[in-house]
Amino acid sequence: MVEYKVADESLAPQGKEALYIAENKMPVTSNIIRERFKKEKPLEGITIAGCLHVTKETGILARTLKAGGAEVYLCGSNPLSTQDEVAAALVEEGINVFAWHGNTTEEFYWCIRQCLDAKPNILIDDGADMIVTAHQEYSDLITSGTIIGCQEETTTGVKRFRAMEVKGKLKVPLFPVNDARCKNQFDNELGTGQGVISAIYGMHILFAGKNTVIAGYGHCSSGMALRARGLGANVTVTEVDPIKALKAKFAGYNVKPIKETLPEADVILTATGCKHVIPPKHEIFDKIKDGCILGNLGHFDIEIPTKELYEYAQEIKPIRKDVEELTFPTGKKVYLLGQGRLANLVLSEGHPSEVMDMSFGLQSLMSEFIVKNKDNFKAEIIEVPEDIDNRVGELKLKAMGIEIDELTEEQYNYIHGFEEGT
Ligand code: RBV
Repeated sequence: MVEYKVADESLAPQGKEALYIAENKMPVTSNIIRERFKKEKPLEGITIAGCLHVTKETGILARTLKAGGAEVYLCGSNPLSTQDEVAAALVEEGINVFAWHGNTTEEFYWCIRQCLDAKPNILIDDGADMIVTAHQEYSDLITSGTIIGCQEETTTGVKRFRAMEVKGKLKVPLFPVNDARCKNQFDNELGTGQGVISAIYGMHILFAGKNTVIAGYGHCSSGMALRARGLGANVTVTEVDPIKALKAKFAGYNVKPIKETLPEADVILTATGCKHVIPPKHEIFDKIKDGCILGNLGHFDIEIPTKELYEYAQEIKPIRKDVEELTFPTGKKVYLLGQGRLANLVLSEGHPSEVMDMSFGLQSLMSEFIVKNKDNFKAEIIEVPEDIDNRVGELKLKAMGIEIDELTEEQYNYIHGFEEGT
């Protein structure tokens, strides 16, 4: 029997429509891998719990894992990213879903616990909240060997697990799927990059001519800077890493400390993975330009100091869907997108299906890999095997009808040799 708690089961027909659209744009996950999974059933007898944004793309992943024989549980990885219609449609298809848009922190963790109560063998996390909860509250699942492997979808989650490993606290084999090339070079750069449009959706502004600050110049934020510039914005990048700062400078952006950007910035968008990118001090808030739009595209809502901004504001007024106008004691107003939660999911529909196809193609193949090799892992971070990363790339090219060259034997020997020189 399907277990679930969703917002409204009657939304299922709209969810089916959304899933239909995603199916056609995700040929690797929805067709090539799924058809093989249907025949070979590599996940038979395995329970998989995903703490992921419950979107149409995640729905495609859930369908493929189920086609492979898995019992699938889903909960949301952010309180504001669940697409309620998709959640309802998935329940109808026999996926166990505990997710609804706008759940409280308490409800968020309740949903995670419902998934862990199902005694999953594989956890697919996005941000590390489910796997950390498993360590804290469900250690029996780890010590008994019920959990055979874990997968992490995003940079922030991988960062948390690397910190756990350093402190000797990581007790499961952890596959940082985010770090595979087929994931971060597409989903992060192109998906989050295109997410700058959520700032346009927010207030329906013209980017051309706007002073736009992009905080960070990693995979996600460099993509955002590129897209903002493409829309005609005057882009300034802020960084703490000297090499990334140089890359941004030589890519033609202004580079400055965040505090210096505040008096001029029309739009500030963060994706650094770090907290308090704008320092949470009243004198710094007072430097922000009147009318500035503040948005975050990083995983957690701590990059823009949301809590402190709310406390400082004399008035908080919802003015459009997912946009609040905050009036400071000085009379200045700023516009906060999606309560500081990842605007690319909250104000938009998440990263487009075309790039999620590779991320979720990897997640599918990694689940199969974990089942096949479960006896060989230790509790540590284990990189995604290069051949799986390459295979997803090859499948994507194949699905797009693109052919590429193959190394001849002579070329193979040349690039793997040292003998030939001047
Ligand atoms: N992300 N998922 C979607 N459409 O389902 N969009 C973005 C979707 C993931 C993405 O892989 C990123 O690493 C993570 O969300 C940030 O939480």
